Amino acid sequence: MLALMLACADGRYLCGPGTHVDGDWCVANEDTGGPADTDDTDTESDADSDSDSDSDSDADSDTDTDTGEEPEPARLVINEYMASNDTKVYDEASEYDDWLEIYNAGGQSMALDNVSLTDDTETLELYTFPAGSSLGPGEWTFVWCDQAPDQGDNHANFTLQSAGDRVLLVRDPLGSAEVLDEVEWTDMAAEVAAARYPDGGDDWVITENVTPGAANRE
Ligand SMILES: [Ca+2]
Ligand SMILES: [Ca+2]
Ligand SMILES: [Ca+2]
Ligand SMILES: [Ca+2]
Repeated sequence: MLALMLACADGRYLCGPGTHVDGDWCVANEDTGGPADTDDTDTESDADSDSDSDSDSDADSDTDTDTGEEPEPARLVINEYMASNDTKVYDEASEYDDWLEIYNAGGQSMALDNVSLTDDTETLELYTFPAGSSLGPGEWTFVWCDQAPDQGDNHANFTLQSAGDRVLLVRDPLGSAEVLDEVEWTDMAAEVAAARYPDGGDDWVITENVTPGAANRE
């Protein structure tokens, strides 16, 4: 099977224990502060970078970094999704379910505490990420869209309709409700993912090389 060749290359999947991709176990990301970590407390202080104690005057701002440039802020996007999956990826319950992936295309980490996913504009907080989770720059995470939140923290209470659906990624869903990203589709084929390629970019591909929690492929 072609599928068996795909997952064993270099994937470091940020996913729940027991998750399989094309027949291989996914590998939990243990050392880069992925969304499973619960102690990222620095997300609010990233903006002010003056906490280091060099004695430069305030006049030359930001000259104490290597490049003199502030990293660009976090930018979360819906990066990949599968709306019809009967053979590609299965979860801890051995179920082939819909899923979607989030990617931080920006330069700074972002707390996911108050970030939600939904397919219902009337209920923006349908799925909220686990308390204390965050996503670093260049990192991925993904959520099963299987209407089975009892199966774990990364299981959302909605599914993706291949005939047509719309998903919003929202910050502060019960407050300012800032839409960070939005995807909408109709007539999505089965056993393929829609994926931004390259990651975080504006262009989408339809691909058999599904990569939940890892770099997108054509
Ligand atoms: Ca579906
Ligand atoms: Ca499931
Ligand atoms: Ca739906
Ligand atoms: Ca991916």
